Amino acid sequence: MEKTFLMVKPDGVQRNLIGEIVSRFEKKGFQLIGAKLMIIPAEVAEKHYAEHKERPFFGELVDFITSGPVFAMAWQGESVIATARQMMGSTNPKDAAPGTIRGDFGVTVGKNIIHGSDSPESAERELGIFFKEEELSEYSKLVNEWIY
Ligand code: RTP
Ligand code: MG
Repeated sequence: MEKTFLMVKPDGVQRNLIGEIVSRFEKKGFQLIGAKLMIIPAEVAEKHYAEHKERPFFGELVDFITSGPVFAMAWQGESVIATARQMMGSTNPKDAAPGTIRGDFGVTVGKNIIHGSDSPESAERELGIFFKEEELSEYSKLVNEWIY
């Protein structure tokens, strides 16, 4: 089953949106297989956002993502990577459709509530940055028989 890395960013944690966000993915039918509240060390943030190293906003991005606790999550399900991105909405909340997380709760691109892996390669890379193998739980859920 496909896995992805999702993270409630510091603004989402401060705004008490952890429960709302977890609830959306649970209700959709995805399965939470790992989670932790943590303050990201700067060198981990730089590694996570390495693809944006040359962008003018890189410094701000790292400062923001390390500015307070994030809620890091591993989720599992069929096509969970692409579907989670749809549920998050466009990067800039001003373009994000109502009904998406960024469309419903965000206002500006710098504080857009949630991160989600954008491809199978980044999902594997980011899960590896944030979770040890033993922190991810393989377990069966009866409800999955009504989803698949
Ligand atoms: P994320 O990686 O956080 O899930 O967001 P994303 O894939 O939708 O967007 P990405 O292009 O990877 O950008 C990463 C984060 O950088 C911030 N950003 N700021 N100031 C700007 O113009 C700007 N552009 C992007 C956003 O917070 C975005 O989520
Ligand atoms: Mg991205």
